Amino acid sequence: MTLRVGIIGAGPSGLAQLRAFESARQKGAAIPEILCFEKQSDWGGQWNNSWRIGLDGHGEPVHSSMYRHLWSNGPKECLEFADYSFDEHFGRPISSFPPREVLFDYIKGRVEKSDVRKYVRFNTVARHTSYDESTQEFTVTVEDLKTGLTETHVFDKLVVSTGHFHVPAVPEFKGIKTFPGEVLHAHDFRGAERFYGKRLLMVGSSYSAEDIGMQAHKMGAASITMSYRTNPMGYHWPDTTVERPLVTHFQGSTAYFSDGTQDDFDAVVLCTGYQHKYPFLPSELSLKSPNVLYPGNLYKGVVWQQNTNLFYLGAQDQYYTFNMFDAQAWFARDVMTGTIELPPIAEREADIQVWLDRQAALPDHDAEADFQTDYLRELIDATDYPPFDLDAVSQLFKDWMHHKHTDILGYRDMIHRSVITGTMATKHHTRWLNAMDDSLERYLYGQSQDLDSEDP
Ligand code: FAD
Ligand code: NA7
Repeated sequence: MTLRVGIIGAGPSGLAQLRAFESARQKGAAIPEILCFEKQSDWGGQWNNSWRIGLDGHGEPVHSSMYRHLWSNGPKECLEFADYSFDEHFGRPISSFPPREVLFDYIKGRVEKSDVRKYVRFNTVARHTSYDESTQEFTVTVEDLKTGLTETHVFDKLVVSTGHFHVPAVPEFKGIKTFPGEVLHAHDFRGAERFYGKRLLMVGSSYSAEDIGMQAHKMGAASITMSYRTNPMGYHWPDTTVERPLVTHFQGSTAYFSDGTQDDFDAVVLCTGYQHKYPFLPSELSLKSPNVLYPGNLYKGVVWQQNTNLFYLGAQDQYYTFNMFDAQAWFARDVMTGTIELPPIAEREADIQVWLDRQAALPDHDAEADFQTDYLRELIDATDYPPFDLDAVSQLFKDWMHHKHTDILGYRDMIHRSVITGTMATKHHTRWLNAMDDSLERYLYGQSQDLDSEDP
């Protein structure tokens, strides 16, 4: 009987899985029966963002945490697909840090070319899963959100690619309930225009705090205070921005910090990260992890230890994104089809432990980039995913982090060279700080918004 593969989620990870099978098919391999469930009406995951907050039109939790004016926060050269370059998609060099819509277009370009849309059931949410040990089959209950009808589907292999940046982690602070201004989590942030002239408190010290804070600066916030729990980010912030240790409590509109200082604020944005949540899985199949580069219990970061018919894609904290999901999907595909033979559980456990030990000893961000690079190397070496110069990509990550430390408002104006095509990116027509239109059309065909531009 043909192998039946179920994929839950058609974001970049789920699409990587579809593409991995399609690539095998093009090389003449027989591929399984594939069915992918996507709760949204289109694919792209986080990149298919929405203006809505809370619940979507079907009453489901809104998935994407992305927002207006979101520009890539890392160089595109670090995420480029090895089998579909930016040059191939856009037909000309573009800048290194494009806005969301441009990257969304790129992701879609590859899968549209591959004709894999036929495998995806849109507007269909996975509700429940069970596994029968005796038949080694998964039974997945899904709901068609348009008709409200539920159906069950049986699979031999199940791929979980639902992402882990959509269920917010929301801490409680004493007195926050009576804070008179706006309080929101980064997941519900849709654009910084409303913070014009406002005094903003951001809680958290990672990507979201940094980016939403600098969006607010760009849109004219009066001041931005970043409150950290463990370490400050330590960038050379603009004059409007300071870092403080953790908020201890609120009284009215005043926030009190653990160093004894206090300040008044108009709004609070909790940039306190996300939870791994898989409500459609039973607890014994559900990954429980903080946001780390190597979650435990997944062999090669992909195969569930106690049930090797279950696969997770994209469950890691991410330096690499699209190309890592590819490497994982190619690996998962080859395990599913038996091309890669898994070692016994004890050997897999030992392998996981080596990675966990190494993760625990990572001294800094440069070492983290090298760690994830080595992880990708292992996956790519095991499959026929097109190899590329991973050391060069790791160096790009380090250059990028260095640029951020030198110029947090200007790092997106830097350009990098593709390791896939050798093409040097072009400088964008508008500096990030001046770019007030993040549309694909403006990006590709518009004029500069820099006041000192020579554009007519
Ligand atoms: P997702 O993109 O989250 O896709 C998961 C999909 O699963 C969604 O389409 C969702 O609708 C679907 N789904 C979920 N539950 C169900 C269910 N029960 N049934 C059916 N379908 C379901 N990465 C970068 O490379 N560059 C960036 O600049 C960048 N910026 C980011 C900014 C923000 C605010 C966030 C949150 C993330 C950012 N990322 C960035 C990382 C981003 O998560 C990855 O690029 C990528 O989107 C992860 O892909 P994924 O497919 O694993 O998950
Ligand atoms: P991250 O990268 O998981 O970071 C979460 C941040 O929130 C981190 O600085 C945490 O501090 C902080 N945090 C978590 N819980 C608390 C509490 N209770 N109090 C104070 N601070 C807390 O999430 P992001 O949203 O920044 O980024 C996720 C993705 O979105 C990423 O891939 C980006 O590309 C966009 P810690 O350092 O652990 O003390």
